[in-house]
Amino acid sequence: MKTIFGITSLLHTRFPVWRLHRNAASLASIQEVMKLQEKRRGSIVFPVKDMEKLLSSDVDKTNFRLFDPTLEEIAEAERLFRPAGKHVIDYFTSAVRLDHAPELQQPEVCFIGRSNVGKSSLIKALFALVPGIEVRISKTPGHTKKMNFFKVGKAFTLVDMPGYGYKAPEDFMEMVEGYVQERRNLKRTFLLVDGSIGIQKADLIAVEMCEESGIPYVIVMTKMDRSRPAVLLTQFVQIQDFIKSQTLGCFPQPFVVSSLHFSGIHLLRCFIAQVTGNLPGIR
Ligand SMILES: Nc1nc2c(ncn2[C@@H]2O[C@H](COP(=O)(O)OP(=O)(O)O)[C@@H](O)[C@H]2O)c(=O)[nH]1
Ligand SMILES: [Mg+2]
Repeated sequence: MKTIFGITSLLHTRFPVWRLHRNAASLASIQEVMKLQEKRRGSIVFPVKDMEKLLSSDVDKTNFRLFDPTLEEIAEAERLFRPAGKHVIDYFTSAVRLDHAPELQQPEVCFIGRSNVGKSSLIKALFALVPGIEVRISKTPGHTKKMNFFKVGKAFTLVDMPGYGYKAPEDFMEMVEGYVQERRNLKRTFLLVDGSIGIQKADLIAVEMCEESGIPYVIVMTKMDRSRPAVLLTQFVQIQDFIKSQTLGCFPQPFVVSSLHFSGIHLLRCFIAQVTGNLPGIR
């Protein structure tokens, strides 16, 4: 039997669950990943390209590779995420209200998503090359009420927005909404959805908010290690289809990450470097 995705028959096939590298933390750096065998390296650096092989040939894959940097470009982007001399990467400040947000000139990117979607873990993974950086992880869902600003030298600022959804009062949502609509130096919003579950009701509210803001945004599917490749690919194709049919401002290619295994993290760093204007070589 064949579905619109052409992968139904694969869903029941036994695929191995992603195996955790014995020292996953060392994979934070692309140099370390490059030492791995090509096959293993591919699954970490280009997780979607790696899964693509499971799709039948009649599936349109054009949007899968809109952002398709080389390993060299990824390595170049990684330099931004590594502190060196005057290039200091650190937590800068927090704000509990929008009018407390610091006035900054640098390009900015923000991360939004439901509580528990894996936002803090993703930010930690992105900054894993920064010794001692503190990314606060709230244990209670809905309790990260602040916007947390991280400065990446003079290159850009990354903002961790309060989680919304379960038990999150409306003023959280208002703060996020006000921020994405008003922040002048905001270059991209990264909207995280749980890759093992797919788009939820609360995510749809965030999508609507992003659409109305007019700021380009990107969907990042988290926790890819939790699903078998074929199941994850189904989610991926569905989300891609959703983006195509229901959105205007969303980048057509979702990113897929595992903060636990560092899959997709290097590619996402490169994308952040590019959208903040720090990789002029890549369009
Ligand atoms: N398996 C797996 N679990 C993850 C991943 N990212 C986050 N988690 C788990 O999901 C839960 C929520 O993560 P957290 O980063 O605190 O989510 P936040 O509320 O969005 O900041 C924690 O138990 C994490 O360990 C991932 O990539 N893989
Ligand atoms: Mg958090």
